[in-house]
Amino acid sequence: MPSFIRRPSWYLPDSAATGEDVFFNRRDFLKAMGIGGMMAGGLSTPSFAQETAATSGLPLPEYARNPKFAHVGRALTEEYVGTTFNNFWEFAYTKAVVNIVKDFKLDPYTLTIDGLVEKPLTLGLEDIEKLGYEERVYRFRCVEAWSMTVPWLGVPLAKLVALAKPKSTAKYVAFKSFFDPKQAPNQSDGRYKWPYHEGLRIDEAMNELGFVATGAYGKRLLPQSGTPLRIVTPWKYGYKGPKSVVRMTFVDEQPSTFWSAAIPNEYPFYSNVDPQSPHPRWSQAEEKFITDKANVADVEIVPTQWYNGYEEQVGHLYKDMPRKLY
Ligand SMILES: Nc1nc2c(c(=O)[nH]1)N[C@H]1C(S)=C(S)[C@@H](COP(=O)(O)O)O[C@H]1N2
Ligand SMILES: [Mo]
Repeated sequence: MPSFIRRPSWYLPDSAATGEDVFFNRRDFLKAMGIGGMMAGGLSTPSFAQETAATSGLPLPEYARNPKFAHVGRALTEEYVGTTFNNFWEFAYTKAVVNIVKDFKLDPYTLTIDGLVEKPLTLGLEDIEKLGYEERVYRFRCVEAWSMTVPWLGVPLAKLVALAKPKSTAKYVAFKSFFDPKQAPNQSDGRYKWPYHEGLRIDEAMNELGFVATGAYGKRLLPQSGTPLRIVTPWKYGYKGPKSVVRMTFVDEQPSTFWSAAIPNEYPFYSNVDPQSPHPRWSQAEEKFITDKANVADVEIVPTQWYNGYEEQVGHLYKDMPRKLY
């Protein structure tokens, strides 16, 4: 079967500029999704299939859903939505990434772990996955005020940190995404400080929620989802989870992050989901929860939850910090 992408009818047009810096109100949002009068005819869910050579056929390890992270009290987002409505700015400054990114691969792939560690490491995917592969269903909240529910596959980040053996002087971990302007056209345009980079405090990285995803929806990560490995921190806005990560460096000072470097007053280092701390240009009190955009009834406006619903797991990490840093 040839590899092709069928654009669902709600697909955002390229003209619908939507970066982290543009907020759409409910009417525009529904319009951008192609939801409105035209849906009245009752479109069925498009059957979405995408083939990828991004990880050279490495078989998926066996896994089970971790019962502790099996339910989040709301529906899963349909796979075709999670894999066609994406932010991957190395490839496109809009959500319409999937066609541009379809041949992207990091193969052979290695993750370098260095900095303040006992011994620097270079790991392949198999080395990481054998630390314990599992499925976790997490809420996902983008700072643009939309959300999804995603079944990730991967390894707890705490296990990778333990393997790295950080020295006691290490206070943060910095993540770097790939840099390859030949594959990623926007990395040549000088607009941002590529490669994409992020960071966490060590105790955040060791929290039980931190996750290293190499798959989602029962298969390896597709190119648009950050092949072959991304970081997932569900209590933070989505941009705190870098895609296609190739380096993890332990450091003693708070590292620079991609969005803080671009617009410091809008994207602070911590960026924990907080309904009461508005983005300077829009409210975070509510979010558009996306399940299946082919179905009007499934785009719901729901209240945003403190720490995206994960206060129990992570609240203690921030109890002595002023709220505006969240
Ligand atoms: N390397 C890289 N990682 C990234 C981004 C990006 O543009 N480049 N976008 C971030 C943002 S803003 C979000 S919301 C999520 C989007 O993940 P998704 O496309 O799988 O929903 O990836 C994050 N990680
Ligand atoms: Mo985002």
